[in-house]
Amino acid sequence: MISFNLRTLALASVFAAVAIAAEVKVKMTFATFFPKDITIKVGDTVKWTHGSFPPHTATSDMIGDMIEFDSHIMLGGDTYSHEFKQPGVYKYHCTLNPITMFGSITVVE
Ligand SMILES: [Cu+2]
Repeated sequence: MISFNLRTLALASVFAAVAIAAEVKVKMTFATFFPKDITIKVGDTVKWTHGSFPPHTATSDMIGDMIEFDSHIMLGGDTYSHEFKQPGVYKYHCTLNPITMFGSITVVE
């Protein structure tokens, strides 16, 4: 984690003197992501925290034949983090509850 943060800061200082990467938290509740839709900046990390039950995943929708991230199954107390390096809108869902449990990460410059 320390080396990751130092690398992020080093890159940020090269490309934008005032940019500091942030960690943005999203909670997994009983049946939702909260907040459901968030906006972050390039280089920020989203950290999902699973509060209790049932099992969930945070899995990005397909972009072509690729996915940006996949937490795999998380249980209460688990966390999962992903750094977003490219701007765009990343829709995602829980593979166990895909119809009702979804959200989006909008990444801006
Ligand atoms: Cu779920």
